[in-house]
Amino acid sequence: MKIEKNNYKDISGENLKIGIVVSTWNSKITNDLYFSAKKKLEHLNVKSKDIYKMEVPGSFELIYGAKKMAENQRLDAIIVFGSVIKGETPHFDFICNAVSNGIKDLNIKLNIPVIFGVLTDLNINQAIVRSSGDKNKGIECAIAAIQMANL
Ligand code: DLZ
Repeated sequence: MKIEKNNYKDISGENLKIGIVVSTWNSKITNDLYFSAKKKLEHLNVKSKDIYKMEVPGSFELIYGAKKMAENQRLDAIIVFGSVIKGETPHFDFICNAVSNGIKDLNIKLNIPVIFGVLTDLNINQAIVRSSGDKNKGIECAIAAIQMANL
């Protein structure tokens, strides 16, 4: 059986302002996520001037970056992009847990949605697959941001 993903229809980003926080750790991956999301947002009628980008050093800093963006800009949704790749130490688990919990907490605290675009992969090849082509998480996050901003 084919697993059905987000079956969205008829959504528009007209008049929305979207913030995107991008971690520069594994920047080849996170830039691909960012540019795919930007392209999809524009395709769904978000104006280029209404897409705000902020860079932070690593995925751990996405939480503070998103919080700052929410405080400083009038936005309808924020997307965070990071890429955590498993290494030889438990660092992977600490960062993944911290960032997913931190973003969850922001969703409870803030009045705008924060969309979770952090890839947590076992190796670089998995990260490449999920940041390009059909399985691109950047596109998925752009759609989710518009859906959530319009709730
Ligand atoms: C330290 C670290 C490590 C080991 N791995 C990653 C990673 O795979 N992906 C990522 O986005 N960030 C990593 N970092 C950096 C942390 O997220 C953070 O920037 C530093 O611990 C400084 O707070």
